[in-house]
Amino acid sequence: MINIVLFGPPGSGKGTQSEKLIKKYGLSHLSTGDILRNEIAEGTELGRRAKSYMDAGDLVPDHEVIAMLTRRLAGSKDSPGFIFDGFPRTVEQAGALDQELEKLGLRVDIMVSLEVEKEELIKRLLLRAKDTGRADDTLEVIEKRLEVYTSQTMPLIDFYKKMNKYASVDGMGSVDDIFGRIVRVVDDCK
Ligand code: B4P
Repeated sequence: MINIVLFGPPGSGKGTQSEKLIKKYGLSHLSTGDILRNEIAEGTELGRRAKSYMDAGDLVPDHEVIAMLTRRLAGSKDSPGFIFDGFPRTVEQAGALDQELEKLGLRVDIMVSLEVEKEELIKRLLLRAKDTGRADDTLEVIEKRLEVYTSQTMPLIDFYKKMNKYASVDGMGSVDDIFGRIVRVVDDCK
């Protein structure tokens, strides 16, 4: 059993690397971005409330995301471990994650932080915009998401450093090379 927080700015490869980690370790994937986009696609109340925040590049309020994550965790009790992709994004979310995991007798084992240069992040997301047409992949919204990452999400690095769970990984280069770096870090902590 291993529980991994996959961390990094928008476009750092969290979703991309999660897919490969799931295949290798058989973990359950909890991507708050994917769950929220599904809620929007299905036209749920939560989706309607989340859409304006996501379209503007803001974070969806903590209480909404924490409640959503808690429901998913409770429904996957028998999982061999989790990849938390895009969650937590605030210190409040990180505290809530610890509390919820503790109720299940679990904990975060490692926080893998993907480090990517800003120009590369913007390049990747603008390329994705062409492929998928995601509403939040416009230059203006990308810049906003990067600001939000710096002000609200980066403080989590200290949160996990204090618990000796922080591992920095170079997120520049090919998807496979980056995956190899992540696997080394994960295997070391098992
Ligand atoms: P997310 O869905 O988490 O989106 P993201 O940060 O853009 O990262 P993603 O995982 O999709 O992209 P990746 O880097 O893999 O969040 C979207 C929004 O949802 C947030 O802005 C917020 O509003 C809301 N939200 C989500 N979670 C929340 C929370 N916990 N609290 C509050 N709000 C929340 O990939 C990007 C692109 O790069 C892809 O096209 C990929 O193919 C490419 N790529 C990846 N690796 C590459 C490489 N090595 N080389 C070249 N290209 C690469």
